Amino acid sequence: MMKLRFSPTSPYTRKVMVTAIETGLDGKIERVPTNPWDPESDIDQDNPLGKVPALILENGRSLFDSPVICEYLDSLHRGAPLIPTNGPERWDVLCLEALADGLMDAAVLVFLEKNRREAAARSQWWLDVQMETIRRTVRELERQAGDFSAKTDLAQISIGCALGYLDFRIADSEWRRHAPTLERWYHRFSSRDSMQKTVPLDPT
Ligand SMILES: N[C@@H](CCC(=O)N[C@@H](CS)C(=O)NCC(=O)O)C(=O)O
Repeated sequence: MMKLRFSPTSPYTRKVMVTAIETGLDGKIERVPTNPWDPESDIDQDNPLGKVPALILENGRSLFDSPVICEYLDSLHRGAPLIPTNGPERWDVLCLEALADGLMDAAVLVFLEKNRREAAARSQWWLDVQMETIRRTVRELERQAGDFSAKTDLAQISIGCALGYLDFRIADSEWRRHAPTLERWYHRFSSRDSMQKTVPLDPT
């Protein structure tokens, strides 16, 4: 069994779990709940960056971060690849995945600034910068949404998890207001079994 160090609220972990379900590999992955913010956590033994997700292989080797883990899982199955193996489509998918991962980064930074940093140290400037990144990225996704492939790929998985995280943690992003095509796509995508089974839960 492989082991996935995961947190139920992390969009990056969700991305890996959705990928595992889409590739039929979820039965081969044991989930190990991990709170990377707990000072007692030993996550740094599997990822020196101190972050989840980390995937520990059967030989003990660990892989991180989510793009690497997802690419690894994609190499293990025989179904249609989630990352096209070559051609311009490959770079389209990887670059769109990076865009969605960056959306997660900005959203996680907003959540931490608002909810984890002590109030006196909170920076409105930093929040504004990240919220603007969120708006710009949603605009770009809206521009591309009409062209998303009919086949599920890793970019779509990452976009679905990033938008799911906005709904879960950053309700005031109101991303749907300016993104009707993206909203329709998301509505369809989030009905997939892999997305339904991984809806984030707040443990607090
Ligand atoms: N680029 C990483 C980002 C992972 C990440 O930021 N994980 C957060 C949880 S949502 C974390 O573990 N943060 C703990 C820390 O930064 O110390 C990935 O794609 O896996």
